[in-house]
Amino acid sequence: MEQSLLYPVRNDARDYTLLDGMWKMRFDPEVLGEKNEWQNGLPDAFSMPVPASFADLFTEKEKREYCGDFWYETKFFLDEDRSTRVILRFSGVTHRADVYINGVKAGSHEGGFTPFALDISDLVNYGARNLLSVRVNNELNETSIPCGSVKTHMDGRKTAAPYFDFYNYSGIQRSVHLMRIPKESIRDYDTSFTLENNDADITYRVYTDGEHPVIAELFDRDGQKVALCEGKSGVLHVQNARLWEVRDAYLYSLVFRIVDEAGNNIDKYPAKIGIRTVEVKGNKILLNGKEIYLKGYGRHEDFEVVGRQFIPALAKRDFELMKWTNANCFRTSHYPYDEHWYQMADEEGFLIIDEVPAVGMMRSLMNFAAAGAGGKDTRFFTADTVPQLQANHRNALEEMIIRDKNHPSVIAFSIFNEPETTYKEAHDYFKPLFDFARELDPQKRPLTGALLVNSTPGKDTCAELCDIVALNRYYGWYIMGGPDLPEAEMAFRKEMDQWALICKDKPLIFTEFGADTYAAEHKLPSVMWSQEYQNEYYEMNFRVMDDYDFVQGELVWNFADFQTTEGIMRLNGNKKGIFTRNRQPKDAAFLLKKRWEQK
Ligand code: EVA
Repeated sequence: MEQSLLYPVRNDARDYTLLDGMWKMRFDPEVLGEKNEWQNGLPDAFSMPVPASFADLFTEKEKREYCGDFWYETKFFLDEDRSTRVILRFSGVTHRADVYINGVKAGSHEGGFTPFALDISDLVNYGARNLLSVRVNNELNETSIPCGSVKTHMDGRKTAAPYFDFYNYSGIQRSVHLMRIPKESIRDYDTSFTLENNDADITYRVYTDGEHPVIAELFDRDGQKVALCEGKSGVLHVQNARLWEVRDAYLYSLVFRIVDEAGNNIDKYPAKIGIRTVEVKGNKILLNGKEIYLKGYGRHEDFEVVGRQFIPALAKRDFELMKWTNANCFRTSHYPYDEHWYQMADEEGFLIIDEVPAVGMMRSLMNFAAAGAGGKDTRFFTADTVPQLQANHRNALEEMIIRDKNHPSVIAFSIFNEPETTYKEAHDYFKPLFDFARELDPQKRPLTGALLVNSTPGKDTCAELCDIVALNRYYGWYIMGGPDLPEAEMAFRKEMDQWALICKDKPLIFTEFGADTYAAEHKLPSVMWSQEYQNEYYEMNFRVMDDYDFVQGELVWNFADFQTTEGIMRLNGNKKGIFTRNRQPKDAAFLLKKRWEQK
C-alpha cells in the first residue's frame, strides 16, 4: 500500500477540505477524452453532484444505463503553505479512476468500494487555483470485482451486464477530501486486545514514515488519561476496562503522536477504539469471551434517487429500524460500505461482517437462480482471466482490511459471495486469499464467505477455508415455494443434517434467506409474494434453524427492497426487504422483532 488510508481528521497537525459539491461531468462513450485533452478542461459538460450515483438522477434511459468512460472536473484553491503534504483522498469511485491535477496524471485506482489516496504535493499550484479531473469507468468484466460483462447494443450503446443481483450504481459515489498532513506522518496503526479479569491489554503498532518517536495515550469517554506508552509498538494496560459490547458500545480515544526533540507534536492521530475480543471456539462465536448469536440483515447501500450515496439521515433511520427489530448485526453485502456506516456501528454497538466485492463469480446474469435451477457451473475459475481477477480481489481485500481493521464493530471478514465452489480450481483460487487475509488482520478475526445453494457438503470445496460457515439458502423461495413449503422444510433439514457432521467444531450462520414480498399484497391463504407468505417462509426457516445447535446466526435477506437490473425475475428491483425501499415495515418486520427480542 503506497498511501495511508487513514480516515481524514482535523486537529493541530492535520487538516482537510471536503471537495464535495457540484462538479462538472461528461460522458465519453468513444473514449476520446484523453486524446482531446479533457484533463486540461472539460468542454460541454453538465453539472453533477459529488458524491452521487449518477444513474437515477437522470430522466433519459441512455444516461441512467450509461456504461463506459465518463469525466468529472472541479477546481480547488490551495494557499501558499508548502510545509505539509497535500493528499487527495477518494473514499470510493466506482469502478475505476484516473486522476489528473492541472492536466498531469496523478494516479489510478481499480475497485469501486475502497478508498485511495494520492500525494499531489508536487503537482499542485500553491497560492493558486488547481484543476482536478477524474476519468471514471464503470464497466464490468471478469477481472473486476464485482464480476460481470458489458453488452453492446445494435446502436452501439453499451450497458452493464452484471453477474449479480444489484444495480451497477457508479460514479464518484463517496466523498473527496483534500488533506494536508505533516511530511513526517502517521500512516497506519493496528490494535488488538487481550482481557484478563477486569483488565485489558491493548497491543498497538504505529506505522510512520520517519524516525521520530511515537507516544500513545489512551483516554476514556470523560477525557481522563488511563494509559500511556512510548514507542511505535507497545502494550497499554487498562485497569477495570470498560468493554465494547453489543448495543452498549464504550469507545476510548487512543491518541498517537509523533513528537520532536522538544516534545512538540509533529503529527497527531486520534483513533476511537472499542476494547473487545472476537473468537471462534468449537461451534460458538465469542465476543468478549461470551457466546453471541448473530441476528440481523444482509443489506445494500441503496435508496431511491440517491442510489448508493451515503445519506446520514437515512443511515440514522436504518440504525433505528435495525434496533427496533432487536437486530445486532449486518453484513455489508456485497461490497465494503461507506466509512460512516462503520463509525455509526462502532457508536451504536452493532456487529458487522465486512464483505469484499467478490460477487458474480459465475457466468450468469443471475447466478443465484442459475445455480438453483440446475446446479450449473461455468468453470469460472479455470479461465485465463483468473490471475488478474485474483490480483484485483487481493488488492480489494487488502484495502478493506486496512481501512476497517480497527473498527470494534467489524467482527469478521467475508471473502466471497456465492462463487462457484464445486471444483478444485475454486479452492485453489481462494486459499491464498484466505491466507493473505489471516496474515493481514492484526486481530485475527474469523473469516467467512457466503456459500451458494449448490455448495453443499461433499460438493463444496471452500467451507473448510472458513472459520464460520456461512450459507445463502432459499428453501421455500427459489427451491420449492408456495404449496411445496413442507417439502422445502424436509429438503432443508436434509441438508442441515449433512452440515451437522462438518459443524461439530465450526459455527454456521445464515448470511441470506428470504422471500420476495410485494408490500401492497395481502392474501389469505397466502401466495408467494404476499406478506402472509413472507411470514410463513420465515417461520419455516426458523423452525429448522432452531433445531441445529451449531447455527449461530441468522442474517435475513434483505434489510430493505433494493434496485436491480431489469428483468422478469424482478419487479423493478428485489423485493425481499423486511422494509420497503423507503423504510417502512412489511409484516415480517414484526415477526423478526418478536423473535429477536427472545433470541
Ligand atoms: C436474491 N440471492 O435472490 C439474492 C441476491 C443476492 O440478491 C443471492 O447473494 O443468492 C445473492 O445478491 O434475492
